[in-house]
Amino acid sequence: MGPSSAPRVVVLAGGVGGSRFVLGVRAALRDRGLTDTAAALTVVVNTGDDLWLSGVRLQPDVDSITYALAGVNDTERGWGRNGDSERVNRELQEWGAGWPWFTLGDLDLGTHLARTGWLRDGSTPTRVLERMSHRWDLGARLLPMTDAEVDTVVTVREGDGIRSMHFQEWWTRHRATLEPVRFDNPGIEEARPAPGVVDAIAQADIVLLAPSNPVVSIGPILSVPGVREALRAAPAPVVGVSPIIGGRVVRGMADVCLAAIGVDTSALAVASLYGARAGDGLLDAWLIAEEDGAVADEVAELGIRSLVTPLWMTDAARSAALAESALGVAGI
Ligand code: FO1
Repeated sequence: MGPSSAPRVVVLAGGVGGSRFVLGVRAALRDRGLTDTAAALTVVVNTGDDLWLSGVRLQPDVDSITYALAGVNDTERGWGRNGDSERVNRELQEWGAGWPWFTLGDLDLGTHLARTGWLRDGSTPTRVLERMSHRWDLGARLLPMTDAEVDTVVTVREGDGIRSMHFQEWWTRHRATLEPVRFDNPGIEEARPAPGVVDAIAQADIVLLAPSNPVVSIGPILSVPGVREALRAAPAPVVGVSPIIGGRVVRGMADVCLAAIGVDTSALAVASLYGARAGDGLLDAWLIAEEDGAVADEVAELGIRSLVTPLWMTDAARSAALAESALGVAGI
């Protein structure tokens, strides 16, 4: 980064935790007097949560981040549009279409219809997202992790056997109560990073792993062939933010996901899952909550610089302060 040029920040992110963190990064950049934050901030978004439902393509994490940056998100529920209504959803249910446990808001459906139309016209998810981003002043460039459809499938234990279902069925219908055995993204081996992803990582001054679910949000992004390699080769520091505070997950059901892959719900275990770039992993630095400060030395022993700092993103100022600490690792 030259003395007068804007920093180039790349964030790998999932839905709710990801959006709060991205809002914090945008605020931290604005606090530096940067007006064109869209030129500085690229967000690579998980698309493993995506699904086809009632004939439309949903991209829950993409939409959560878009709506949050636009300031039109439902902050109470954590997904969908603020002040949305559900007339079409009730009608779909009368028809027996879709899933009775999965609500499609009217305004949200407008997004899905527009996206599906453009996809059916031959556009790629990357171009659709770029087009959608023009509606609001998001102050960030959003990229899907890949243009391939690699929706997450959860295999659960059932009686003496196993059964597979779409991630959204496991997450919203069963609230992650069915014991997961595996998470897969069929087709991901042949997927490529979306255009712009690898270049953004290669040209970044810092790459941040948001405090999103390490298994079903960050995990799919890292599983796209080429992303892990790009992170390992990046000239910039790769800095992760722990999604664990005080030995517990902050939101969602990440503990169930971590247990399924044999990882403890601790800041140390998640750091170890990502691994040190000094070894064969990804992280140069790991931000740990004050409540987990006791593991800082063990994180350092993994070869990852640890930084103990407040991680609660309970309001915009705290999210910005957290992002500030993360950017500070790269001297930005
Ligand atoms: N989450 C729910 O708990 N119930 C829903 O009915 C629901 C609908 C929904 C519709 C569109 C959308 O983009 C997201 C939606 N979510 C819903 C959130 C979503 O299931 C998950 O929280 C994320 O995919 C996990 O990051």
